[in-house]
Amino acid sequence: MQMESDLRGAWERGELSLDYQPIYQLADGHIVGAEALLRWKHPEHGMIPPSVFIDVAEQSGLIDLLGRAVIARACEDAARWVGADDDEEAPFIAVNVSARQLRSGDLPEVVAAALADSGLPPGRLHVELTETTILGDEIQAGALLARLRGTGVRVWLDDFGTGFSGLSHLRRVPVDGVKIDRSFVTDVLRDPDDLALTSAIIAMAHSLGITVVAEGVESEGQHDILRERGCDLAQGFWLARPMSAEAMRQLCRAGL
Ligand code: G
Ligand code: G
Ligand code: MN
Ligand code: NA
Repeated sequence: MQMESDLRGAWERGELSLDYQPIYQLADGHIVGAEALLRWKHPEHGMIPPSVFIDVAEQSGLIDLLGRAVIARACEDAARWVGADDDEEAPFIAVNVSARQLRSGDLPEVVAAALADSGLPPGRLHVELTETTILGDEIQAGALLARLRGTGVRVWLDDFGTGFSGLSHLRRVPVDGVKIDRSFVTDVLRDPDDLALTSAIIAMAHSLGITVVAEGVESEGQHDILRERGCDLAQGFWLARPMSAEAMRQLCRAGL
């Protein structure tokens, strides 16, 4: 497959990079973290979205090497977001991890190595997993996540609310937070059902001691209603677009 052979070595050739999208605390508007988003600038075909090439990387097994490189780079970049590397209060970095990366079993070791090499405090690394990633094998996933959290890293459930059994996962799978899927946020002002579901997710998460992030916030109205409903954190184009590591560093330096 052409894309697979093009993807092989793409990281080493410098075609892949990480953008960072700030995540804000709704109560005070401060930046508390950022999500790392992988970008591929193909020499002939231009930008190829991760929704296209992550699947190829998964199926070919390239995701193992690529995933390691992403985690290492994200930790290195985040370690530079403040003067003192050991500042636990500095913005966290959230890295997306796919099913195969989790199933390969050595994620806790990969994470520990990236933290040791970068000097980033474990609490400043968050791992984002989707419900489908843990679906089907909650016992094994639960054990892995427990090991991962044992290193001090935080675990988030991404795209939360889109699966059928999102709520029941929270009983068996230890997580620190959930990211309410963009599809709920999009219609939160227009569709009373989406507002009701969003509010229910927030209430339920809080009763379990879990943090809630809303993703895909594209307007002031969405932002305001989420804050009013007690959502903890938010991310979206209205707040900030994904940006380069250097732009993110400067935003942090500027005092948020
Ligand atoms: O940035 P964009 O909206 O195109 O991202 C699309 C999808 O790609 C998202 O679901 C996101 O979680 C995923 N993604 C982005 N970066 C990475 C990455 O570094 N690793 C993995 N496994 N998925 C990623
Ligand atoms: O599935 P995941 O949450 O990892 O995907 C994150 C993706 O969502 C990124 O590709 C990012 O570019 C995209 N994104 C972030 N904020 C917004 C937004 O406000 N609107 C839309 N449409 N996409 C967004
Ligand atoms: Mn994500
Ligand atoms: Na998501």
